[in-house]
Amino acid sequence: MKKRITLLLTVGLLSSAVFAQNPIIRDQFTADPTARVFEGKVYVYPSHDIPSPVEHLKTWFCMADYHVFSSENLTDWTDHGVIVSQDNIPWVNPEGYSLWAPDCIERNGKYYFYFPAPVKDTLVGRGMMTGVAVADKPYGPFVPQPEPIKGTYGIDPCTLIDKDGQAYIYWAGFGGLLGAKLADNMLELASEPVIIQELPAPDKGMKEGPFVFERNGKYYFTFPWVKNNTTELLAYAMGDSPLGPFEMKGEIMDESSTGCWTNHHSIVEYKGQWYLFYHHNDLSPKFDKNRSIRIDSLRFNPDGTIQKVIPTLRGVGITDAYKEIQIDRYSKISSTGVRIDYIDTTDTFKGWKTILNENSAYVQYNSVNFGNDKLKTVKVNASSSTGAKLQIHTGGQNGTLIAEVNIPKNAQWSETIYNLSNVPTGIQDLFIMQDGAGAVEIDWIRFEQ
Ligand code: FUB
Repeated sequence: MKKRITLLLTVGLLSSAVFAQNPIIRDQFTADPTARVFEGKVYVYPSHDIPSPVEHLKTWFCMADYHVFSSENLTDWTDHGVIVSQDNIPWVNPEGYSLWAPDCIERNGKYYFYFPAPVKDTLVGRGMMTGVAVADKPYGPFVPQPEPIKGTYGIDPCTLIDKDGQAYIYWAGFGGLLGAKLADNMLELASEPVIIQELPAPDKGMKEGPFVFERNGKYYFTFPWVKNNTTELLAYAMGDSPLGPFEMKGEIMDESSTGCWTNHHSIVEYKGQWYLFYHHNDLSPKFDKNRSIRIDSLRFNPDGTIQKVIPTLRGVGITDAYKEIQIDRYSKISSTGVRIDYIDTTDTFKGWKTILNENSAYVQYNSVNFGNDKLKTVKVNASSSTGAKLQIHTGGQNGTLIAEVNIPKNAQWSETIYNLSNVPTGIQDLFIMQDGAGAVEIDWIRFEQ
């Protein structure tokens, strides 16, 4: 029975939609996201953190399988289900629970999924090697190769196919971050691995998770780095060829402000915009080995260097006005009188709420699509122990007032509908402000016809 379930999952029959800003997946933990553009969509291949069923990993990373997610608008994500599981990889310890950061690349119509895993009869550490699973579609079914790639002891594989067709693989191994050529069959190394020399030395802090990409003839060697003996920041070097030499350039993202020890990322261009995919422990504030993936926009300077990315909750993508708008994933908030909290601290997967408790406290949520003038009411799911008034504007703080909302005194969540005094069109930045005294908790707002 177990085998049959695995088969169904690997052929991608189980797809479900999940909707979110940051973090982008809200029904399971996800980490180490590698994003790739295949068939006109973004596919994200993350690790799949789970609370450990085995005693020795209760306070460590624990993963038994991989899912893949896809999206055309970076807002609505489809979960294609399990693509590879520790139960169906011939060389992997089926009790290892250590399927760490993966990557996937397309070559000649085949999709090659690279993943680090513990070789049978070992756990983590020296026993991790890189395996490959091959598919005809980005979402599988993936067939794992019988053996790992020889010479790839370590973790966090990442791949690059250069403009001349030569493929490369990079990983974190003994002595530092390594790179090597891949053979044309994508299943074995075609050169001796080399340690990328120009990066900070091992005694200057741990490095892992290399992600290499090319833009305008420059090669970017990016990696998480424990630079300041705290948590991982994201750093990068640049060079003129895939294996270097590289020159250290700086940092892409600072250390976590809340102490999530790892970060792990990928960088991808989609429809003319570059994005940073990374992770944080949004859904598991007390245990940073259960992580959740995020996206923010990334920009380059004219000389090709990368502008630092400030993590946001709003993330990227356009939110349809007729869907539940989770304003707790804000673009901007007032400096006082606003707080974001879990709806239920015992079940973080229920998400967050926005608490306003001061006159003029506000939340701004950017890029909401109203379409063309059909949405004439707003529904607010809120609770208030005092009763409270809200003003809703489009166009930000000094924009157009579109609704004045009287939230009734009601300690329970309740949905109330209000007419709009101005009917917005197109893409607007929403501004929601408390008007007067009292306190109100808002789960979501939605515009309706
Ligand atoms: O997910 C397990 C490990 O944590 C990854 O392989 C590292 O890059 C770090 O994110």
